[in-house]
Amino acid sequence: MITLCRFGPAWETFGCISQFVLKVEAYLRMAGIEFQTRSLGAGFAETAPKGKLPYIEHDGERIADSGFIIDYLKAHFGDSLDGSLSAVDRARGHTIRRMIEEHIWWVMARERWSAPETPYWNTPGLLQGVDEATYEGARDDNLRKCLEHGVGGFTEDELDARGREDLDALAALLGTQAYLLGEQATSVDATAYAFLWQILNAPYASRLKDAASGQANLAAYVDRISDAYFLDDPMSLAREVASP
Ligand SMILES: N[C@@H](CCC(=O)N[C@@H](CS)C(=O)NCC(=O)O)C(=O)O
Repeated sequence: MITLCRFGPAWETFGCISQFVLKVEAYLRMAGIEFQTRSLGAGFAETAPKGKLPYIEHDGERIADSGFIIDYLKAHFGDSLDGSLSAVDRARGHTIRRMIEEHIWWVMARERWSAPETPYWNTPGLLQGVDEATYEGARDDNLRKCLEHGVGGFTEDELDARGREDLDALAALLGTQAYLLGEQATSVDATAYAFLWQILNAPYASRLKDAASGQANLAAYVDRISDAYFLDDPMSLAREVASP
């Protein structure tokens, strides 16, 4: 049995606030691989092999990084989602995934850490119970990382424009198809779904959310995947196991 290690449920409807955790969960659900979850909360770094979440446990091994996890799952359970993709579709999926994970992620990070609603303040399983100085330290650290990346120096309008460009590109690539590479779900849909679901369900005012909500095909895509794969135990509460 695969154990998906995550921060834990938060913000009322999120199984985890990490887009990468939801990506792996979406992949497991789409590929029909059984799994359980373990919520590690703020202590995650004690066991996370690469200092980040998600990681999975399987057959006594720990595998970290959502990309390496999916490679591992394909090697052990077969590649039912991507196995018959052409080289060009594989490249298309790779390019879309990188844009989402290496650019949209940063736009989201900047929004989340600077939102006036302070969504990360008192987040269950993460910053709940910390004092104000600890919260401010975490916020400053993350906003510094955004500055180092580049998105931290953007004006609000520049940030909005950068997010919109990516969402427009995704909407154009999806068009009228059911999934990003055609009529069947592939692994790039696990990434796109995870990020778009979290953008559309953000519990704070977000210009990225406004932009995504304005793209009817992206909103319908998220609903389609939620209905196909997440109706049962959407936050994976019934799958949760305690730490050993
Ligand atoms: N490349 C990694 C990225 C994982 C990642 O950035 N995880 C974030 C949460 S979304 C994390 O663990 N952050 C905690 C930290 O950096 O301290 C993957 O694909 O799994």
